[in-house]
Amino acid sequence: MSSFQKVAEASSKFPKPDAAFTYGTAGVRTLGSLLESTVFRVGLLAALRSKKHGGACIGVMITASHNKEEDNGVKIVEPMGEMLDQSWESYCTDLANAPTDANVTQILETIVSKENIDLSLPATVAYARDTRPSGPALQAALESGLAALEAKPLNFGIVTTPQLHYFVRCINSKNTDNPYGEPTEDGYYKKLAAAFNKLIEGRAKTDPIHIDAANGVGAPQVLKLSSFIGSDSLDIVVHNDTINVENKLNVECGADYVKSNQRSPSGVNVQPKQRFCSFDGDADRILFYYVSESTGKFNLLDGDKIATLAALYIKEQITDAGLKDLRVGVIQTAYANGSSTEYIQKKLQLPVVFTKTGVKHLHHEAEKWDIGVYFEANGHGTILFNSKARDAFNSAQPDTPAQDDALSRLRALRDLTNETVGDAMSDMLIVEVILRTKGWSLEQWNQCYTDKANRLLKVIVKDRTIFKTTNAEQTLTSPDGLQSTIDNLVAKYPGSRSFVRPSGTEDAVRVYAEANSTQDCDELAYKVAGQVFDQAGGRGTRPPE
Ligand code: G16
Repeated sequence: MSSFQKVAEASSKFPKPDAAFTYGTAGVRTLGSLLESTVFRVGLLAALRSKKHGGACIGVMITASHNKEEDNGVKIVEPMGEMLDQSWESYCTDLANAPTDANVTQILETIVSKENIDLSLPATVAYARDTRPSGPALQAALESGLAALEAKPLNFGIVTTPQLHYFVRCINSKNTDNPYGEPTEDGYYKKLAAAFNKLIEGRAKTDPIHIDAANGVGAPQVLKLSSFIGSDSLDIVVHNDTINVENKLNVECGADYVKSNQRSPSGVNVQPKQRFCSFDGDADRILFYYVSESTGKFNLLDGDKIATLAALYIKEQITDAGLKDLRVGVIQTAYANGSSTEYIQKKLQLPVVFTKTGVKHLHHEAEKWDIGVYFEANGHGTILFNSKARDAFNSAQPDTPAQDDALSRLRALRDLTNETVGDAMSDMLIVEVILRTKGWSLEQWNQCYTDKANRLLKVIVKDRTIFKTTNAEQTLTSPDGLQSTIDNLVAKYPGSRSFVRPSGTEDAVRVYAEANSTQDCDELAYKVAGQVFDQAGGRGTRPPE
């Protein structure tokens, strides 16, 4: 009899629907109503992953982040809080697509033998979900998967994605030389609040920070964080905080909406001099914005601006601390605004490395540096400090009181950073610290460099899997001929660039364009989008030109 008899029985309660699943940019994402079998099977895979890691705690997050409310998704978190090792993604895809219960157990047996997994080892899986209505049913499916392999379940309830990543790392690092913190919500808030309050000591309090929480889980969580920080230190005003009403999540609000539309979200009235930011649906992204007092123009400070601000601050601190030999690198994707890359390379004199879209790609590249700053333009990112950097912060002998202060700031900065993944709450506080230290308004921060005009569009096509890319996703190799059409269009606009890639989280193809003027940029973006629509089976309304 198969060692997975119990699994086969449990699996029969979660029949696979007539749909195809892929482990994409951030796990499997599609309509929540289609996902029960997949989430059940992810429970099985997470249990095996835990055994593979000798019983270490593995995380599972049920969320579709920035996607529409009826979507949901699931992703696996490694013991130190990183995204699932890419070599296991195909196991997840295979399991999710297995047509029968017998196929599910066969695939499990193949994984066990290929990965040499000792099934007698214990397994622990920590999990959480966002506020989506499909969440409870998916959580129940996950729990059935865990029970079928007798994995110990640790339910963290409704929390942000980065909080779950943080808890997993805390659990696994508890009895090590480098414990990450207390694996509880209060532990998370206490750690961030203490680091923040240390870093702003002696700095004048700023005006309130207004947060558009995308009607998602970030709303209640940031209020809890705020109570730990204290209103003497920071005033937080939360907007778009309706989490118990359907059809509100990410609707005309949140970081993805603001970035794509380059305008304020609904539900807020941004006044000149006010400081605003937007989270996305699971609070792993953040963007800042303000309205100019003189012109009334909306100004967006995206992930690139956050990356440059963080890199500037880190460079200053390590110089002040006398730690100039630490290697600092900045990681970006093709969506990074050309002006930001130029600023980092020429002004900050720091190296930039490009990866494919997806935090999982940026994170691995950032691990190669002593201090790796990674941000996607959409506001998703964090800072990583390796053991050399940590040791230097903890044990370098300062020659002067100024060096001592800089070292203590660097230690606090590390505590303020959620190194496991991009975290809107942690990133918001990092930005706040830097702005206060420099005495900058959002407008002054924005003046570091001027963004090239840019536009991000979505085109819906019959089958986005026909889109294949190379060159860090900046060049299409399929459909045939489309890349040369794009090249010809780009050639007409001086200083421009444009690329097209299939989304790994939504059923859409993304079109990005950048140019010297807004008019050129929009013309180029809509022309490219029109060609994608015409040449690759567009659905719905053709993008206007
Ligand atoms: C996820 C990923 C991000 C990625 C975004 C869009 O964000 O974590 O790294 O930039 O999807 O990816 P794509 O263009 O492939 O759809 P989130 O905030 O939705 O988890």
